[in-house]
Amino acid sequence: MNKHLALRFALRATFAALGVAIQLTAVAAPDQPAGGLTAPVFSPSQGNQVRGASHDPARMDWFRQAKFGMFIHWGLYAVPAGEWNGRTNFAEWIQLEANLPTDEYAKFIPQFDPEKFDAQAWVRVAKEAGMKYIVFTAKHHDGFCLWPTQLSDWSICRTPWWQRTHRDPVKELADACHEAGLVFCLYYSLPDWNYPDFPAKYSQTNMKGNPNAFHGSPKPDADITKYAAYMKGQLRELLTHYGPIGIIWFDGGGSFKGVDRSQLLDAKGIVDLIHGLQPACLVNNRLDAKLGDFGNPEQKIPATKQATAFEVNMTLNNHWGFNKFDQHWKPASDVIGKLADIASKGGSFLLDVGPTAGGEFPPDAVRILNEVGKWMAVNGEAIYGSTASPFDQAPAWGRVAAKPGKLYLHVFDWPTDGKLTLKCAVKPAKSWLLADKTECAVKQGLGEFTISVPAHSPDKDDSVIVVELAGFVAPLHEAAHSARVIEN
Ligand code: H79
Repeated sequence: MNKHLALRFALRATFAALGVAIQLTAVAAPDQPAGGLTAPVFSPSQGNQVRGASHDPARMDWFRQAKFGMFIHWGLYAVPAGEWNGRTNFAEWIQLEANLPTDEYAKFIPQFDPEKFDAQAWVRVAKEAGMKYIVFTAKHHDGFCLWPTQLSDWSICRTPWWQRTHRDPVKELADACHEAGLVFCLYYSLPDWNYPDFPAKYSQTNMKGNPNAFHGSPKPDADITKYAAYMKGQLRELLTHYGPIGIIWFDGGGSFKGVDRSQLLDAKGIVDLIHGLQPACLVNNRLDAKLGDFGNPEQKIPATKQATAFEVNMTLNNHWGFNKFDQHWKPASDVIGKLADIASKGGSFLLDVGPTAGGEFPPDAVRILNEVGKWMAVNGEAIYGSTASPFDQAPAWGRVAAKPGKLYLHVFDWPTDGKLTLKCAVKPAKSWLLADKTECAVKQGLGEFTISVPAHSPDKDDSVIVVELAGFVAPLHEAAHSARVIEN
């Protein structure tokens, strides 16, 4: 694992922090390297950096191993913490949902003062939970940039925190991830509610009951080609200044209902730019399904196993960004069950935390993730690098995941009669409890085998039994190597 994750990175560019205020409108983003900065190089791909060429063929390796990542939604929206005009169910969509003009929304900027922000502490929580990567919202739909971009002043540079400390959260998180051996990834919204050249008509076409297209500063002659150039310029910054980026995670395709966003935004040009700078960087499928490396079912787990690579993204309570009222936390048992369920279907799990404007993870999130981490410390082998169950149907007692020569039986409901049956014609060579290596006797039946297990389960949520099958080869993620389209 750590071999893959160990940073395959030769050169690290340094970021010249900028204190210069730039007009929000003055933003024709040249698709050119920033002066004096050296593009990062991934060692396995050094011979394959031709722009537009098929990029690093081993690029999915770390992702297939990792299986469990942390999503972080952090931005100005953390300031109202979910509350506006007596309503308490907002989060990162508050500007649009409460219909706040840019100058109204900008009033949150002075209150974004995360004195408690500690990138290493955040990364520690992720790592101790058993997560292997972090996807951080560099820019959500509100367009507010969490790094000191040179291409807009709608950014962290306006906050008192930046003005006092010149701290760049993207840089600090990137460095903390890289030090800890986690892969650092960036979320970048396709729509931008405040960029003048983002056409208002694409900012909320999916909002029912609000017929006036919302935009922070609507501009009738907004030119989306200028916005697409801005996107490229920002992606160049993000892929040049922060070391290796594991994934560029695009989002918000739903805003472009009924139009070809791929064509409008020059998706091919964007993906070529990404791979030209970092050939091993993955791209999710929300910019363009045909160009993406994996699908992103949101807030739901596919009903059956998938032949193509996918990553389920989900909230830990009911909001992505911080909402101080939301106490609907998923218990650790639920998170563990979902991890096993997703693994049995061949996917990965990206689980969200929404930090406060003060810079802290909600204590409940930390508590739950710590519990999940205890389970992962014992049972991680059954998740990391696993592939989908070879069986079409999940057994009544739990889930099955696979690795070459092995099955991992995730037992949610421990048998009261000490016998666990699996419909499988191949007789196992050996079987044991993952938790303490206790060997289990196996009896072959007709088209099935039965494992004798101890009376008490090693884990109340999910006890793993390893089954060794001589000659059994687990099915691979074909999709990871070839085309890779699954819709959201
Ligand atoms: O970043 C998170 C969401 O903000 C974003 N994707 C995840 C990862 C997302 N973008 N679009 N959508 C989700 C679908 C739109 C859902 C909506 Fe709503 C329903 C918008 C308004 C009503 C969700 C619920 C957001 C506000 C209320």
